[in-house]
Amino acid sequence: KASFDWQDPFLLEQQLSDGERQIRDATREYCQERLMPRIQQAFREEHFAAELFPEMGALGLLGSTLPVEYGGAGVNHVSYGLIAREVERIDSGYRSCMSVQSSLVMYPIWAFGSEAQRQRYLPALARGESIGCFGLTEAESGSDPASMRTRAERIDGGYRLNGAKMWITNAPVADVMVVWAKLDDDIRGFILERGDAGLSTPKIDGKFSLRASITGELVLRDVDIDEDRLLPGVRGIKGPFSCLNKARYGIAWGALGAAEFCWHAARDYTLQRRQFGRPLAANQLVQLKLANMQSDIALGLQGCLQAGRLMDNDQCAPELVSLIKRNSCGKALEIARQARDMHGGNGIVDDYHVIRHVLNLETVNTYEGTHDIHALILGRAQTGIAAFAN
Ligand code: TGC
Ligand code: FAD
Repeated sequence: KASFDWQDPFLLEQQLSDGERQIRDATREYCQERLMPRIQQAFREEHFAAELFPEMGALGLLGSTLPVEYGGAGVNHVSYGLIAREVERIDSGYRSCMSVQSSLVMYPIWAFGSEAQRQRYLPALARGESIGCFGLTEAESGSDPASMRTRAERIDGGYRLNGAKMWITNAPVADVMVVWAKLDDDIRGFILERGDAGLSTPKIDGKFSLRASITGELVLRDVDIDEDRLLPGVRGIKGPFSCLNKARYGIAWGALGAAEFCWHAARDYTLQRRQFGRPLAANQLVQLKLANMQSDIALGLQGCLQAGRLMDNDQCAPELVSLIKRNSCGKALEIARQARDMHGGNGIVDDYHVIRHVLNLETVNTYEGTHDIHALILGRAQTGIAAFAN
């Protein structure tokens, strides 16, 4: 009979090309050797490690799918997913840094920017010498970003921006900000730079989730910018949503990386921990939980791989991205919570890392479209009725 690999039931490994495996292995080595030793302290102290960006840049992890001429690595979307899975196996906050820079800052500048904007911003972002952020959400406009209040008006030679963005990953340390604002009631993308007069980026304190990633606001008070800071290539809410397709796809892989960490930790722990004279793993209830984790992760990864192959072939619909983002995040959060429980009291201590993943995955399940918002996108796709419309 064919042999069963409990860690890789669908033999996903065999479905990757040599190049994809090499990228995955190089990323895994970096993550395990350089990121894992830092994360416990970073999360405890809410320490954002800016040096991570040049390290990731040197490895080609920033804007990896973009063409080499702009500093990207020119890899396919499957490879981008594999990178996200390895980084988030360590911490969702580290993956956030990487995916915001890649999918939400470099991608729109590449896809919607002028040639001059590409040349000006992309190489430094790819090297990690410059840090980017993406401002869509506002305090009063989260799930419904089309209701944003941030406004741009035309002035002589450029634009004046007013408004405030909330919950922005990397904002307090960003050099470059892709900001979405209404110009004549049309949503447009603008590039702001640190030092622009009237722009401030206060940090949001008190987060119990994603503590190794810094989050802040973008406050815009009469920020005057030149005409060449407008992204010329897109109009309307489909601009930011197109970026979200890429980022949500990466999150779908990444969340399962965090889930895999928790599953393996729960298996190892319950094999070693003895109660009632035998390993916890000898109990049926424990094996049921391990089987559920294995099934959800294996099926989820197979879905991500297929979505990646479709994306590489220009056939991945946004609704499919919603399906895998929602599935991966919901399942990963449930797996992390179960794994925490299986560690007993030890599960609440950060030495075991599982509680950190639980806390992080609460955010991952919420940002880039909440679990329920993606359900509504899928509900609309099959009924033709938009449940969130007025
Ligand atoms: P709707 O009527 O659905 O569409 C309006 C126009 O947009 C187009 N469109 C898309 N285009 C490309 N990709 C997509 N995914 C698209 N979704 C919609 C659509 O075709 C239409 O175009 P047109 O030309 O016909 O006008 O728009 P709506 O406003 O009714 O949308 C509702 C809803 C719920 C789907 C949407 O608002 C939504 O997805 N809400 C969730 C908000 C969200 O995801 N925010 C993310 C903020 S960024 C973030 O969280 C970063 S965290 C980063 C990190 O740290 O990792
Ligand atoms: P709300 O939209 O107020 O939703 C609250 C609850 O109501 C949710 O459960 C939601 O599912 C539910 N709900 C909403 N509408 C409906 C409906 N019609 N029917 C049923 N239920 C509904 N944004 C950026 O632009 N850039 C970033 O870099 C960024 N980074 C982030 C980092 C962190 C740490 C966090 C926490 C958020 C970040 N976000 C960012 C914002 C994120 O995308 C939003 O938090 C998210 O889209 C949800 O919006 P909200 O928080 O306003 O919740």
